Amino acid sequence: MIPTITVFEHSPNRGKGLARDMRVRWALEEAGQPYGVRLVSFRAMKEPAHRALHPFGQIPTYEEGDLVLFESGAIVLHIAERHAGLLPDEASARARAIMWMFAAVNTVEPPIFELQTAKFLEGDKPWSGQRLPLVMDRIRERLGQLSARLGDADWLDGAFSAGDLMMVGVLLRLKASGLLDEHPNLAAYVARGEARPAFERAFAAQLAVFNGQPATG
Ligand code: GTB
Repeated sequence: MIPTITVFEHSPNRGKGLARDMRVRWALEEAGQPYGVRLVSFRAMKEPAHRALHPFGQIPTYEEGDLVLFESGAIVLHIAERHAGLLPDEASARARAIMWMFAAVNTVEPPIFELQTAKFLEGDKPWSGQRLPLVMDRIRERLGQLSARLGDADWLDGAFSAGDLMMVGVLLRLKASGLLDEHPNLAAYVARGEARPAFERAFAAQLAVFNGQPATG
């Protein structure tokens, strides 16, 4: 059965691959699973029909027959569990790959998300100038820890896994900030992820939506 995902009709990041459907697209491409795309406007996202799929009125969602999922991490895990190549077969290695997925969204992403909030939603507040450096420091702390763990390895735990997919997906949002370049091994890690053919196909597909081309995956 071909799953359908929802994505921004008008992506605020102008096709730069920063919205969270990119992780799902990338996982589907790694899995070799064709998928359909439904474009959703900001208004439609808040209406009952979409809220029935996603209680928080966001993208991405994933529909596969009777199954409806939201949360990009849960969707990627679902895909990874049903296709070869994104999770190791050996039980302990598999558990560690899933651990890295959680680390990406639960430990590394929160301060990165805070940076977007501080810049774009709170940038005009009188206290913004004091808050921004604090947020940057929290990101630096996490990047330093992650960089130390990655060392000179290609991926976080042996072969590329859904853990790397989620971590690279999270770190991508830092590219414009320059913070990644403070850790050449992390910048190279993200570049390795972006160089994967499945990433390239996913990126092209989301860019095609921004450019008004057919939204197929
Ligand atoms: N935890 C959820 C998940 O991982 O799926 C979070 C989903 C989420 O935040 N979705 C965002 C959304 O639907 C899109 S990705 N926002 C609309 C809303 O909440 O009303 C977040 C995002 C938005 C914009 C940019 N950008 O412009 O660069 C990047 C990422």
